[in-house]
Amino acid sequence: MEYKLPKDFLWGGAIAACQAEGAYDERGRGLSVSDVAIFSTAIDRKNLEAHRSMTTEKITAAMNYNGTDIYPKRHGIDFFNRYKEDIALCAEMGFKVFRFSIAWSRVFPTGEEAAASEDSLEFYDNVINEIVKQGMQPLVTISHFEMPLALVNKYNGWADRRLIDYYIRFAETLFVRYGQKVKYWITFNEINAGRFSTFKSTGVVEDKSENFQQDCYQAVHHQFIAAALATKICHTHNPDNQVGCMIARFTTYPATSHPDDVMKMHIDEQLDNYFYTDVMIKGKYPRYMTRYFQKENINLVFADNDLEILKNNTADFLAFSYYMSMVTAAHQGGLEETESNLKRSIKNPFLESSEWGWQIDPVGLRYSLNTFYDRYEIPLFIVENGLGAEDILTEDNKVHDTYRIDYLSRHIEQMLEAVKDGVEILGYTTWSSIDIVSSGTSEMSKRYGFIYVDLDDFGKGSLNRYKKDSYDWYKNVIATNAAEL
Ligand code: P53
Repeated sequence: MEYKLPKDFLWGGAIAACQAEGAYDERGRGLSVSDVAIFSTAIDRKNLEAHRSMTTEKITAAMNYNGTDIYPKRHGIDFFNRYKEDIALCAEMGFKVFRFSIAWSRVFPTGEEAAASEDSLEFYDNVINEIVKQGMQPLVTISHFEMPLALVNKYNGWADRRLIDYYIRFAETLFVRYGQKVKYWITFNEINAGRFSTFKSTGVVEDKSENFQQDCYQAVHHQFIAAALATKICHTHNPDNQVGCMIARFTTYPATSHPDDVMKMHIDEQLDNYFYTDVMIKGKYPRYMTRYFQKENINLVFADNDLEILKNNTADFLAFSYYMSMVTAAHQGGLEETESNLKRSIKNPFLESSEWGWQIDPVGLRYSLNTFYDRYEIPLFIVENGLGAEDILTEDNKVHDTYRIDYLSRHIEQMLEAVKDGVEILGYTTWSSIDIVSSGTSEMSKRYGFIYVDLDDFGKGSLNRYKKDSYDWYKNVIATNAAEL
């Protein structure tokens, strides 16, 4: 017997509200952490270090700035007004699933309101109805780097335990309203992102913390509890619903076969990846973290029944993003490095990199799927995979993105290998379905979509949508259930 890709495999694409919607101040929406992410030619676009850190000063400056030009996530690609057209374009590709997120600060502008904004809920009614009407399943990320900025300013984000209540208020509002139409949910986008880019993930600001590292881990602990409680509540509203956890998969290799490098790889894998999935899927803190917390002098505060909450409410599936692999070494001196979004990595001589230094590694996807499945034996969902590149729109409005087709087909090929290996995979959503503002650098010119959006880094352009070559290619992949790649 051979394991095969199921007929009802969930092919699709993904976006996030904070990178797509725009309309940041329309109909009472509150500011979110993504609205203060600057794009400036003064910042080296490809050096993520410059984009990562957030200070009270930068937040204040952003709050005093009313425009959208240097804060591109404020304008996004105007999905807020064009969602019908965008969803239709995705449906035309044959998408079975459409992944998107719901802007927390649209529903609860400061996070603390007693009641949700009915107006905003109606907007998401429309989005979800449109997705369903066009024959797709909605896959909702509850929190995708877009928490209300007011919660940052008042509480230093997730460092404060009260954030759990505010998140639950938000999440339960969504389950009540959409729980019969949305089957698949993700509690937090890349919950491990906080390890490298704390602000967008947890809202913790370094200069507001007495002990930053402690606050970062405490924040993640609060997110774990929030995710577990949300999972429980979602099931009470609809037992058929599936609630997943999600991480960015930082697949890591040792620089050499030196045992010290292999051990370093093992520890990196634990700290960057498995800590998060172990807590959310095994339902308990892994023992290796005890040593780490001790070494780092981190003392987490647990409430009385926290451990019980984690134990009783584990994730139904494991979702992850996969873009690249990394290399680590016990002694890094003298080794050439490359940028890789959140985490710098040693250069892998066997791999090519994207224009942004992300090391392209299709086999790493098969390896990641296998290692995950070996460890947890629950269904996996690849919810992001794609290539950020500078596309060129030709005079006849075409984009010949053969490099993207190449990237995606090689990854899908390896995913199919993993299926044959026996790994259970629910679906595959590319990042992104349509060009949107980059999360890491707030650029528009780092494009991932099958659909080109005519907009530049400073928000200039017609916003017209054009199908790229990859559009027809992916349509055929879905139509043939990847028999043709
Ligand atoms: P941009 C870390 C590693 C890989 C992907 O990123 C990551 C992260 C955390 O930022 O983020 C995801 O736009 C994220 C998306 C994002 C996408 O990767 O910086 O979930 O919001 O757009 C690509 O090139």
